[in-house]
Amino acid sequence: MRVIIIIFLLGCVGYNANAQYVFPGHEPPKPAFPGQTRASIADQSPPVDITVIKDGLFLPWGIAPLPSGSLLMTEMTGRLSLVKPDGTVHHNIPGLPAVRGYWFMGLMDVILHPDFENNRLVYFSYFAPPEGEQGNGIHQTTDEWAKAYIDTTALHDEWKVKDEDFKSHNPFDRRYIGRGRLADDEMSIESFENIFEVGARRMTFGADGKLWVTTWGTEEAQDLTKLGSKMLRLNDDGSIPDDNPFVGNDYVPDAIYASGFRDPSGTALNPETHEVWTIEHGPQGGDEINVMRAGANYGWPVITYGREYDDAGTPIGDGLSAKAGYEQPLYFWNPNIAPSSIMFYDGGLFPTWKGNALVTSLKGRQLTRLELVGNNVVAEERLIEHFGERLRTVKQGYDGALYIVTDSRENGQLIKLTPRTN
Ligand SMILES: [Ca+2]
Repeated sequence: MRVIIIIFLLGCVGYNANAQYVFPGHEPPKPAFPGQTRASIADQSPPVDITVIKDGLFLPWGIAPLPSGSLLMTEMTGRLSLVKPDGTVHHNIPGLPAVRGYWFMGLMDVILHPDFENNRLVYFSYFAPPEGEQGNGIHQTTDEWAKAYIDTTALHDEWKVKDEDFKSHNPFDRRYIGRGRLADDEMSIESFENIFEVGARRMTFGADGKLWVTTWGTEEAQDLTKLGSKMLRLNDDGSIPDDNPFVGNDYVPDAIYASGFRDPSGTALNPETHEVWTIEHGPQGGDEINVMRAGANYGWPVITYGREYDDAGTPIGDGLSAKAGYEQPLYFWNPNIAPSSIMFYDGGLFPTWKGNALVTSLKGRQLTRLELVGNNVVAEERLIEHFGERLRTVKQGYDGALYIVTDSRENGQLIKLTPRTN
């Protein structure tokens, strides 16, 4: 392992979270309430040590720290790895079904059941090949894994230009949430089963013990008959809770809890408020944090604070940022940070961060720390800018350290953040 010392940068290197922006000739939209965007700059955090636990990864995606101090890590192409507390990495942990990894899909999120210490259940979101077709296979070297991913992406490029009738009868993949038991020696997944069929992005268990799932499919955000771009709420076996908001409504699938997301790339349980939060990639100037309310519609593309990603900043739809019947975001970023995951810190290693939200970003390539009072963001700090890498996922280990994977095809990394010791 290599240790790299990074001093936090905000305030001293010219990034100004309050920089004005964006659309020539257009005023930025007014927030609905004070503090909904551009929170004050937080006091600078003490410096951290960054340890590179593993590099040379190919599109790492999910991290599930285990109570033992090990962690499970996914890569999009289909490889599941176990990382021991001493940094030893065991690739190709067996027991998962075939994965179809391509484009931005494949083997993605991995989370533990809240009663993991007793039942050892681990949940995965993944894309599988169609019935009778091959997945990306199991390979020895990272280059071979990468080749499988690139080959499958090329197959998808051929598939996606076929006509709609062909595609509807010959889907390129099947999308599932599955679960299995992590063996006592942590070296295999046992008794894997699919529990729900949906293209899932992120998952978290709520304070209610239910499995909360954000989904792919931006174009379905306002189509309540479809599961795309929704928050789903499931029992831990994939069945549907009786108290979901649309149970008994023949028009809306019972699994849906909330709708109207653009690109809901992260979700986490806020342990202080016991609510589930999401983050999403917005349009230009419109990345959002939302707090889940039963049956609520979060507005995309009817309301948004952002505009199209063009130089003119073309308005989206009627250019509305608020409308009766649509939820306001708790917070939005203008300019964007391209948020990719969210978590809440409750460890002991960084005592001043207790109760803060931490958000990784792709475009910003930073870790953003949000100080919260209830459901208000009161201050924001941009933390690491690590080698210019896009950051995919942050999770808190049982040791209180932060674990992050970087989004890269060339040299994806698993890094660990701890307080600076010297
Ligand atoms: Ca919204």
